Amino acid sequence: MNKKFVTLYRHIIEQERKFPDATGQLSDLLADIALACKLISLEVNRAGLIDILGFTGTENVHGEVVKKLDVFAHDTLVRAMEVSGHLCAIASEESEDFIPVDEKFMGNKPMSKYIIQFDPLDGSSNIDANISIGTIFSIYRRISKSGPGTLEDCLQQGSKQVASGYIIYGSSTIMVYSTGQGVHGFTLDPTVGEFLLYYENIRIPEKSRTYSVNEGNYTNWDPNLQRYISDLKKNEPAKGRPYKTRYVGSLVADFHRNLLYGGIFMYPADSKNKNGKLRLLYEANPLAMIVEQAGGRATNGIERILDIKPNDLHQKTPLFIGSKDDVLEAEKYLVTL
Ligand code: AFP
Repeated sequence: MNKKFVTLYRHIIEQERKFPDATGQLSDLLADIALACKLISLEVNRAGLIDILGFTGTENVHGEVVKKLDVFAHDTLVRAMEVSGHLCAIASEESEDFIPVDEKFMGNKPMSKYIIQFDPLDGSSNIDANISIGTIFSIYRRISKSGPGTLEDCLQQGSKQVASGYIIYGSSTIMVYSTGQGVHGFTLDPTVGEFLLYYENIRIPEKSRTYSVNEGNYTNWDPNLQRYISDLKKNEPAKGRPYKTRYVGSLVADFHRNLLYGGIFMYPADSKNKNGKLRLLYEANPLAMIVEQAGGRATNGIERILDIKPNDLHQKTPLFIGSKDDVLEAEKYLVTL
C-alpha cells in the first residue's frame, strides 16, 4: 500500500506531465468524472435514508420530484461532462442513441477531441440490498474531424481507449483508473471530498483460486464450460484446486475483488443468451483495459475483448476476465466450443 498523501487530481496531473505535448483535456475529463461520481456517491449513500429506491418521478419528503438512481447517475454524468468543452459525443448504457455534444459546449481551440462512454450505475438491481454498485467509463479520441461526434466515433475497438476506469459505491467510494500507464486506485475521503491515492500500480495476481460466475445458468451452458467449472471444483491440491466461488452479481464489485486478490470473472454465452449479458462498450472494454494494464487478460473465450470491432452501441459479449493464467486455462476448454 502506498503511504504518500496524493490526491486524484495531483496524480492525474503528474501522469500528464510525462507527456510534454499533453493539452490537459484528458486530465480535465477525469476530474469531471470524479466530480460527477462524488455527487452520485452522495445520492447512493442517501438512498437508504430517503424513500427513492425503485421509484421514478415520485416525490421525496421535501416535495421534490426524485429520480431512480440509475437515471440520476446518467443525468449527472451527462450534465457534468457535456460542458467540459473537450467532448464531441457521449454514449451511455442508459440511452438508446449516443448523445452528440451541442456545439455551444464545444471548445474550438483546441478542438473537442474526445468521446466518453459509460455505464452510469452498474449493478443497480442490487441497490435495495445495499450491495456495492458502480460507474464504469471509457474515453476515446474522436475519429471525425470537427462538429458534433458521430456513431463512427463511438464504435471504436477497445484497444483505442485512451483512459478507462470505474467508481465503486460500497463501504467506501473508490475510483480506479488507467490512462495506459498502470492502474491506480483512490478512496474518497468524505470529510474533505477528495479521492486519495491508496494503491498505485495495481497488479492482478497471475493465477488465482477464485472464480466468479452465475452458476444458476449452468444447465444452459455449453458442455465445455460445464466441464471447466466442474474441474475447478475438484479436490486436486497439486493443481491449486478446488477453487472458491465469489459472486455478488455486481460486476464492478466482483471485478474489483478479483483485481486485488486474483480471480476469474465470467459471464459466458448460454443457450438463452447467445452473446452473454454484458455490454461490450460500457462494461467489457473499460474493464478489459484496466485488467490488461494490471497484467491480466480479458477475452470473449476466443478473441481478445479489446480487438472486437463493435457494430452496435449496445452490443453484448461473453466475458472471461481476470488473472492471466486462469483466463488462458478457461480458453483451453472453450476453444473446442
Ligand atoms: P443490473 O444492473 O441489472 O443489476 O445487472 C448487473 C450486471 O449487468 C452486472 O453488474 C453483473 O455482473 C451481472 O449483470 C449479473 O447478472 P446475473 O444476475 O445474470 O448474474
